[in-house]
Amino acid sequence: MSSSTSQSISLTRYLIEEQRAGRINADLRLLIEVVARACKTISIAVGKGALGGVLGDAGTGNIQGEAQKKLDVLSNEILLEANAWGGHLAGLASEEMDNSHPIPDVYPRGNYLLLFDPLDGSSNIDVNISVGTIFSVLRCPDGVSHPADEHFLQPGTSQVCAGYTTYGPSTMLVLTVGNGTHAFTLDREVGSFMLTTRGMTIPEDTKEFAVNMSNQRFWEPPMQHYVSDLLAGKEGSRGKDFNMRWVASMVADVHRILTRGGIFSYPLDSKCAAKGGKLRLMYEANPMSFLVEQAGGAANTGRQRMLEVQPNGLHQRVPVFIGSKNEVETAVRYHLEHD
Ligand code: AHM
Ligand code: MG
Repeated sequence: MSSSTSQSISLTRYLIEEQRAGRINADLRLLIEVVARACKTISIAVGKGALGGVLGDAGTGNIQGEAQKKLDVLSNEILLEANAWGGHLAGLASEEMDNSHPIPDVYPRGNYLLLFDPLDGSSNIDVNISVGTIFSVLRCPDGVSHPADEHFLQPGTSQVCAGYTTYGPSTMLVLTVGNGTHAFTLDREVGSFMLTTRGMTIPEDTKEFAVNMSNQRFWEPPMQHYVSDLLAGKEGSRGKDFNMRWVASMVADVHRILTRGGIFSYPLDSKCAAKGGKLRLMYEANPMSFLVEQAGGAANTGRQRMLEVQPNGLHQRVPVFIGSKNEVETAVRYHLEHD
């Protein structure tokens, strides 16, 4: 636990204090509470594993042509059901659904748009390695009561809240409403998320990188050059040895970086170039970039600050460089010098 830990502050109390300070309103507080409650339900399903009959393929595919796991589908349903009736949302969009989903007419509508990747790191579900839920909150444009896909296409700088839950040895919720990035740990006995780190801070420098090295031969020249300099260690131009970690769950890799620094990268490669990258801007890159920037880190596509990318599609993909500020800037320099 960090020195700033306070064991007695629950997520509910934290949110009420943010509301009293005028940083969030009652609707956003309710929205975050509802998402957190849904994540507790997902956490229980993930924790049951084979005993809950939730492992394995669902036998369906999503809009991106990816095979869905049972837990992908279940987590999506849990988040949809939890958020439909509260009156805080105008619409939802999910990595697992073709189009955005307006709030049904039988329920009152609010002013927020919620986007989520219900279960990130799907390839790790069946092997008992950490997975997570990532979410992002935008304002519904003024005068729009029935939002369509186009109303979600706002740059990351417009996010009012972002967070993820990691289902690992402990379940943690990491959250920002634009006033720092804070970590809450689920107290399983009490059933509440408790504030365990206030103001996560990413060291500006690092000696650790995260990338899927099996894609090396498909990368662009600046990425090849950057990573070969990392691997050259003390003897190379960087003058220090780097360690490597790759969980293949973005939530787990970014959580490690928020905790102790590092750089996470899923760059453009010739396999995913036609799609623009592997990771999704709206459900993965933008919320993680908001969280990382709020913790003093940086996030970039290699050529542009992530949060300033103007989205052109709900399921748009982007190259990602995210983490310790100076290291992200170094990786970007390799790209800009090459172009
Ligand atoms: P998913 O949302 O379908 O699970 O895919 C995203 C995941 C990220 O969590 C992770 O960083 C990446 O895909 C891993 O990709 P790879 O299997 O190519 O290493
Ligand atoms: Mg994902």
